[in-house]
Amino acid sequence: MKLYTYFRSSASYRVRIALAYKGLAHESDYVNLPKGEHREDAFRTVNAQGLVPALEDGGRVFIQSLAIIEYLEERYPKPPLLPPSPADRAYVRAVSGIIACEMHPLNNLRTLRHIRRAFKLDDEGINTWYRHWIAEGFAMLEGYLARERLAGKYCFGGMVSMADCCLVPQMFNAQRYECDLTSYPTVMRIFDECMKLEAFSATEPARQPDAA
Ligand SMILES: N[C@@H](CCC(=O)N[C@@H](CS)C(=O)NCC(=O)O)C(=O)O
Repeated sequence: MKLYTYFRSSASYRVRIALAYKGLAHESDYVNLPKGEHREDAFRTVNAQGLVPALEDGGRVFIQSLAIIEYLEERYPKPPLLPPSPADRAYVRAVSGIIACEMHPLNNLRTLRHIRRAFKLDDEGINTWYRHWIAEGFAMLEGYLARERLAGKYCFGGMVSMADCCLVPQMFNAQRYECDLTSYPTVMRIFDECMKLEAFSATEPARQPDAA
């Protein structure tokens, strides 16, 4: 297996966690986003979308982090990252979706570059935008976790799930942009619990070879 990844990419980090949690050996191909390597032809032949992550396995290339994690789950089911019951799986997918579909796209590199150019924003303007969507997203998430009452040590009770693979990288993004996180105690507590696990800590951005 080969993972196309960038150390700061939170979507890549989701997949790094899933691979590590499932104990799946793989090689890494580092795609430098600030240098624009994801837009070059060499990478577009791997992922025509020009985004990381992408995962090669069995002669096929898989894109979109949640689809990749679901693929890994079906192909390599043990240990699981989705609970057994359909209702609980829907909950885990919903938590994952709040992060991957509602929060992440608004603060993605190309989004930030576009609004900086189109609306002539400076760093302060970008930070205000970024922190707004982190605050809104984490407030939604905190509210959903409180309403469903399914969270325990992790997003779904005592079981590590795809939802945790999404929550932790998003928290790294939020910390990088110095967001105020005091209003999200459950999200913060789950983050702290996850970071005690090797699958989350060994795959964190600063510990990746391309972070050097
Ligand atoms: N929905 C996609 C998002 C992929 C994505 O946007 N990746 C980012 C890094 S986290 C990227 O490649 N950004 C490059 C850019 O925005 O130009 C997924 O979950 O894989």
